[in-house]
Amino acid sequence: MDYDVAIRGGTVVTASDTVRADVGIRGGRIVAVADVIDGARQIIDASGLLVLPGGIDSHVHIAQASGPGIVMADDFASGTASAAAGGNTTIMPFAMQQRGRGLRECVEEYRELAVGKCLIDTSFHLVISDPTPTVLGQELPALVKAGYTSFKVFMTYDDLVLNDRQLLEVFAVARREQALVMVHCEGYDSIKYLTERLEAEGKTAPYYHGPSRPQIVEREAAHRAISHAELLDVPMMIVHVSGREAMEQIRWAQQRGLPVYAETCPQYITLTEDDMKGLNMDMTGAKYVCSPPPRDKESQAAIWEGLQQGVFHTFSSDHCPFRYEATDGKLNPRGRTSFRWVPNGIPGVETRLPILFSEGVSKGRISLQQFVALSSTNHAKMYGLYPRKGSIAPGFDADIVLWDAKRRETITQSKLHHGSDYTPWEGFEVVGWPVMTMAKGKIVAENGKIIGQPGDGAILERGRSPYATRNAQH
Ligand code: DUC
Ligand code: ZN
Ligand code: ZN
Repeated sequence: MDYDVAIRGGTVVTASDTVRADVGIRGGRIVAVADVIDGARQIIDASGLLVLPGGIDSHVHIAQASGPGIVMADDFASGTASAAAGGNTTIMPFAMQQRGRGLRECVEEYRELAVGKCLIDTSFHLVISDPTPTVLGQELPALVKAGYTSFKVFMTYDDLVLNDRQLLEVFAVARREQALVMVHCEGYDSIKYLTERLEAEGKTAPYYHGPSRPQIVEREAAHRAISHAELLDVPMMIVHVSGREAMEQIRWAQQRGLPVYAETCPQYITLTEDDMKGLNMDMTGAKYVCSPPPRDKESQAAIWEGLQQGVFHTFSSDHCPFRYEATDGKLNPRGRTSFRWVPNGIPGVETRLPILFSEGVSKGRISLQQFVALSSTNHAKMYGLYPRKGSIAPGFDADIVLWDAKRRETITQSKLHHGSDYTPWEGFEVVGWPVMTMAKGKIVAENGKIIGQPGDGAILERGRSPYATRNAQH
């Protein structure tokens, strides 16, 4: 027996090709892609199915401290199970520095929550919220060298916002250490001003989350971040872009040759601000509250434009799961009623791939190659996991999803495995569904059933992102 597993009869799709081929796996890695593969202990029949690189979701939040009285709905076991059921084989959550604390201690504490719990491979970004001289001069450089090669900074939120001076200092460290800096672009002062004004007018329903942070606020912050990055000559990734305004800033930067990269998410191609109205402006609108907020149909069209034209490199879920009907969730946030207190985030790690495939490939908006690039390959390349993850070729981890391109499904909470008690896509119909997820040669999920065990997934260190180097070839 030459192989542990042979996947036979399927159509292998990568970011560059679609070919009819079998895949041979040994020791958790792909060792052959060929017309016919014989001699395996386990044969998996993939006829009629697409054989895709497992999804890599480079933007999720799991078991993250979310402030007093608020608890995230997924721990690493449920979050990775949900990811696996949705066709993913790697996720990248954020190890967040809490203000007033050292970065290293926060990372160690967070890592402990994940060890032995993950069903699929997991690798952490950092969040820098308190860029003290010790953090910037010692802790961050040491952590980058240890394999935490990307970090996020925020331009809003009381407990996370960095001012312009701090952003510049952090960007300078990213440049020096060749780490990739990810930026949450929404302007703090404008949001605070608008929020207070709306509340004074009695406009406190979840719907007003949208008007409290309109596109202009995101566009201004995107432009400011781009300017800072240009000033210091450092590459940058702008995460969770929601609409035309910010997208056009990014395209403008890219057309000027700046190394500005961008991510978008399922909520920005499928939801609108009207979803936050709920039933007659009630609290059910809180189920859709995330930041930046979903916009309008025209913004959705702009995001598709960006996806088609390559303005966006990655399509992530920004899975940030809270419960709705719970004292620690969205319905009654901290016992208060204003939208200001509703935890920002929606669950989506399990539905990201079906939504992109259905709205993108099945509806003819993007090619299979674009789908694979946006959902897997570009994430691996962007964050230093390539050529171990993100494609189907000899030498890559055997991280594979078998995909039924014809299967019709209706997304509904009872089919999902996340810790939230709802999905924002309840009743949403898709064409295309993951039928089997294999991580490092082992089946972890099949037809909605979780087969993997906590501990099957490793915590990965990463190499430097080739995108973090100015003028790098990638
Ligand atoms: N930013 C995120 O990346 N996720 C959830 C909320 C937020 O502000
Ligand atoms: Zn963010
Ligand atoms: Zn996020």
